[in-house]
Amino acid sequence: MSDTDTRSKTRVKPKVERPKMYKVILLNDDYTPREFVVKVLKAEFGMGEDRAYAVMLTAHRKGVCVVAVYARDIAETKADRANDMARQAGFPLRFTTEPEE
Ligand code: NFA
Repeated sequence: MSDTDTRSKTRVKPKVERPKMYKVILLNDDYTPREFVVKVLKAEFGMGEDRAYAVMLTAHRKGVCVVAVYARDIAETKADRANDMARQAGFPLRFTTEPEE
């Protein structure tokens, strides 16, 4: 008599979830000086002058610009720190975060 076949007949597919990524978004306003926006982008998001200026100009022209994409806690910390810089300088400059897709 043969032994019972106990092998699984359904494939076990490992479900690996990627953590959701979050966009940091720069919002335009009418009061914050261009140079200050560039300064914050360089200080908090590690951008060089040219990249920071281009991101600032896109937000200025279109109303918003995606600054970068990070894991949730990093995105929120960077947006908070950038918003703190603006508040301390007395400008209405705002960064927000939102999940990708
Ligand atoms: N719109 C601002 C100005 O004309 C510059 C700015 C750009 C502010 C991007 C905020 C974000 N001084």
